[in-house]
Amino acid sequence: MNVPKIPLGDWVDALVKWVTVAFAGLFTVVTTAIEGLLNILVDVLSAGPPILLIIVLTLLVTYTSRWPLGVFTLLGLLLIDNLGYWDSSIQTIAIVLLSGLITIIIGIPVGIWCAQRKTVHRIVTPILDFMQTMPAFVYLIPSILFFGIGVVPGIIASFIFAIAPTIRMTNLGIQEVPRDLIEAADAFGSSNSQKLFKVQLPIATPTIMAGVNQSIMLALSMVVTASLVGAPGLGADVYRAVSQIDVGRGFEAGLSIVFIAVILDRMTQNLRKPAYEHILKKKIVFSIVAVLVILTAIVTGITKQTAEDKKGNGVGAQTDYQIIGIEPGAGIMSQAANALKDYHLKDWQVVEGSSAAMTAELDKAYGQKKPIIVTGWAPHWMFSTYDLKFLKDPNKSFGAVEDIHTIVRKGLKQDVPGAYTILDQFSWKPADIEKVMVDIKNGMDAAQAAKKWIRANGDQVAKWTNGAKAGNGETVNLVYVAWDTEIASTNVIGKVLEDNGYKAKLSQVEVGPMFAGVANGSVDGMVAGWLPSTHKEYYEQYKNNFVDLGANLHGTRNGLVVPKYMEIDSLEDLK
Ligand code: PBE
Repeated sequence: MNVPKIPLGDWVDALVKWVTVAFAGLFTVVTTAIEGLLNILVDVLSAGPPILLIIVLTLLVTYTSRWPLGVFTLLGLLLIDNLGYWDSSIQTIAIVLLSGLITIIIGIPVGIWCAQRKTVHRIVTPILDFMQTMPAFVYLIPSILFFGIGVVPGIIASFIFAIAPTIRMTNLGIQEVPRDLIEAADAFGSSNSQKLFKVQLPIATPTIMAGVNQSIMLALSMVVTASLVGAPGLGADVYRAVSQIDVGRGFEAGLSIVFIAVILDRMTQNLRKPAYEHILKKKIVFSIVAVLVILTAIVTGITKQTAEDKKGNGVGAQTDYQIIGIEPGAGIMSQAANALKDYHLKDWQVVEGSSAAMTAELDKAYGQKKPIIVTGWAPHWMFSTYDLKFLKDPNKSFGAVEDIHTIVRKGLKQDVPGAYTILDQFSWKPADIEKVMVDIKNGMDAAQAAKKWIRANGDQVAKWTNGAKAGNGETVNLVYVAWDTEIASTNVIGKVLEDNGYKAKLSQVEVGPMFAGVANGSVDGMVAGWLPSTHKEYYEQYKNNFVDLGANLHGTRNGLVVPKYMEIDSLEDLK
């Protein structure tokens, strides 16, 4: 029987598209609000020198959780600062606190409501189950479309992922209030709200706090995921380390996350019954903290406003001094970082994320004719889809016109000579790859687009396979990064290998692992080495351990790309 596929994905796509447009105003408000709050939080936390906050946090942890933990906090935070992760840590703490705050503001009332109404409970429970088990990555996708790249989609995704325990535990805490207490309250004629605030909530507080604590820990566990869409902080450091296979930095950033987790966990656990409450009243301590926070917020707010007034409304102010980047390990990202130095653009920042997130952001800005600057490269479908221009780069920070190389593991020639020959002879033109990219961009499945191109270009493909021994079902493992160019090229060469009797296995990885995998022989090859400059660092690091088969395409270009409706023309105009 042949049951047609239910177009569930298409329905969701259509729904998300509709929501994106229909609620655009609301999303802008939410984005601005969350970004604003987060900025205030970050400003407050980074108001003084690091040691100041380290001391405050140490005292606070000591007060809530005894001196040994205070000593741990002091040493842990000093180590984080020493290793150079202080700024990232502040970002992470701010993100987690803010997600935690939103969780409390929404989670506790919903939990109360669930406890009071059976129907609400019955509806909310399965929704929570769904929210918790759906892989958190999935939330990132619509989040980017709704809230753009940056920290906001990360916070929203963390919030969705983390809210369940708060709701569940609030509900549970209230349910568990002994019946006789409720009856007593009723007997004294208390109103519903008196019952709630004077009896149920106070008794339920330990349970509710346990839920909040779990929610905060879950939010912290989302920081790495959130960095995929551009959320800064320790998560981004970890992601960058994976992307570049930098074991040392990965460990350092990971360790910093552990310290922060322990500190936040112990502090929230003991907030209700601080260890040294008998020495100093809770109310006093929390009032001091609150006053400190509010005062710092006001002071930093005023200084920032004066600084902002001076910035004017040039292209920097319009784009928030942000350049929308891609995967942190991409060569173009280090080129962009160098460009900021070469052109003295110290106010600017390159936002890390992914190629897909970058193009989503470009599409959104372009649709609204808003200014946007992205890291872009050619060949790319974006140039035929939108009216774009490369910014002039007189200092050549982004290198010159380049080639894409095919690189294979040592020993492939002996092991699978036919596949080696095909990979060696693979070569095409920017116009070719662009055709495949445009088809994929327009919704065609990558394998299908590859097939279509191969069918239309038999002569060219015949040159690649000329003289190559046909395979006998041997597997050829190819790796690639999810850049639009490499999705297209890898699918095409994979299909050609398949057509010649090989089994092509394509695996999507990060940049560093792509080079490392070919170098250590765990995969057979890749067609994605941008040389001589883009991937220079990876190439230099691994070149003795793989075989470079030379260019498969000539004429690529990297740079900063803007829509033609923007008035700037050169990187120098960003000053
Ligand atoms: N790119 C596309 C990659 C190489 C392929 C320019 C985004 C990079 O920057 O590493």
